[in-house]
Amino acid sequence: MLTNNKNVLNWVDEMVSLCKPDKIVWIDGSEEQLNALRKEAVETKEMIELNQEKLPGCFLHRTQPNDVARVEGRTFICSRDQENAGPTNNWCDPKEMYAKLTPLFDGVMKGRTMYVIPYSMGPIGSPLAKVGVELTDSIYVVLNMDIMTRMGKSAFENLADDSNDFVRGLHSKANVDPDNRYIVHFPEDNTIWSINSAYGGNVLLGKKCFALRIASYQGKNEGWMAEHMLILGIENPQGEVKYIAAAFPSACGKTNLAMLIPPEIYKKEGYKVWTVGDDIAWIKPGKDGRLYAINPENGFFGVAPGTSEKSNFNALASTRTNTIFTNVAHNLDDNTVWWEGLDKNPPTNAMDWTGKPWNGKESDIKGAHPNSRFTAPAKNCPCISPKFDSPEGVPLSAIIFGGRRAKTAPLVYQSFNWEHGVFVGATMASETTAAATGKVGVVRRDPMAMLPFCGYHMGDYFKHWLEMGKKVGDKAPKIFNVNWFRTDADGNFIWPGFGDNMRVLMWILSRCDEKVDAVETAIGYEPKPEDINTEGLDIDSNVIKDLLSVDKDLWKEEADGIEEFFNQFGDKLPEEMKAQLNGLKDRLA
Ligand code: OXD
Ligand code: MN
Repeated sequence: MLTNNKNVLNWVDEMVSLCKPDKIVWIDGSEEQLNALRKEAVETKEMIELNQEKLPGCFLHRTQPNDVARVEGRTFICSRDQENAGPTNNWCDPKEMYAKLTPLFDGVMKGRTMYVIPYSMGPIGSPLAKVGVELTDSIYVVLNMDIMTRMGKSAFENLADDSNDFVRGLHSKANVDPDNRYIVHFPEDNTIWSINSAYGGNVLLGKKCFALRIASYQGKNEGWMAEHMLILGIENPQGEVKYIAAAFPSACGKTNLAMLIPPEIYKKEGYKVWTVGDDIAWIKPGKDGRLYAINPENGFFGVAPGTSEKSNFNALASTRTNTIFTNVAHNLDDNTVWWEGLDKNPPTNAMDWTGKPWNGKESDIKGAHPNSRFTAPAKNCPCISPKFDSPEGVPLSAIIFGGRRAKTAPLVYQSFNWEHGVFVGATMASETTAAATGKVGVVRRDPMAMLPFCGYHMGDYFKHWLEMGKKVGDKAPKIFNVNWFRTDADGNFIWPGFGDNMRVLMWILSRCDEKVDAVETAIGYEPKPEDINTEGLDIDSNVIKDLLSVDKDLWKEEADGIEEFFNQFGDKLPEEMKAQLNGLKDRLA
């Protein structure tokens, strides 16, 4: 036992009586203990040890083919009052849900070991950090939590002996039965129960379950924010660093933006980009009244396919040591890994992600699952921010929202003010690509990219955003919207994206410093085309003009779509959001 905290000890006892494991192992986080677990996982074939010369400390894991992604349909927010879960979450009465899940957990760890994992979300000792304890019967979970969180005995340093402020996470892979798979949050009990999955997003309970769903609820009650945002810093040649947080729905390139490599024009002047986080930000007012952000995580749980030296050099570099790969292809020639988009040279003597023999040159099935992942330590990232472990976090100059829009949203625009910025975030949307649904161009609204991750009523969530803005007043970060995905008449992307997105970030920072004028439009402030630096790009100012155009007819449709979306929030939709919608309509008329 690694703590004297009675609340922890009593709860572990209770869960042990329920799950009835043969053995209980407290995870202290020592290399010795972790090495023994790695060895055991290799012996039982739960993991494959990869080529230790080419990929030191790296392992491969395969999940069941029925268990390869988050399952939103089986994810629940069990607040006592249904109203508090809101219309966008699955809800069940907590008593009913405990009654349903208790028999599933009863005796589920017979013949197995229960691992007790203490972990900290956020740097240990940070006033923004929080403690969790996850109980699991999966070594894979322990080893992933080691990468993704500050795990082990030291996590308890942040928890006073009489404190009850820790998140109780119970996980069992059970039989990985999809029909009895549940990812359940009890926000009022600080509790998460997850059963019958062994896939990352469902079982690494520190990530989406705690750091977004439970933490968003805690943040509302405690005056801070848990957001689905990357955090990056841009250092100018004078050595000053400005920080930006950005929210995008899944599959919009968050990890790429977080780790972008500046284009030559900025590099040669001495600009640098620093990654603080690629997925989650916890944000709180600091002593100077500005909003400060930490990345509560300690690693990257990134999508492997498409990650290459060209698309994201820094992410790939992060995966070369001490990384766990899940559901990628296994190159048997040199015992390494491969995925679609890594390079143009698929292995011919390989296993696909399901463990079947696979010849990448001849097969038309994919070697890696499209949602295959790497779990890589943040410290491996060549551009990890020197402030990564900073207990106070980093002050935010700007917040960016974005999505995938073929025509509607321009390359970038700035909100008129915080309240309008909340409206811009609340109405964020992406259009589906053919690969996702077979249907192109269906607009999916995903407020602040939090739709699957907000642990309470989204109407109240908008209200919380408005209140946070009032709290910080004129020290609030400026709010922007970006769209890297405008297409031409033939459906080709117009903007080059990737590292060149820095050109847009530079305009954003100039706006924050009030160094550049803007054009007022119906939807917000836009750059003058000449203020987007295109030096070294094969793009003329007409193309930029095009990228910045606002089609009023499309926006009228957009306003109707927003109204319909807002209707579901009923009385909980803040008056300010209604006023913003009316303001938009008036400006478009
Ligand atoms: C993720 C997601 O895995 O947002 O980060 O789906
Ligand atoms: Mn995410």
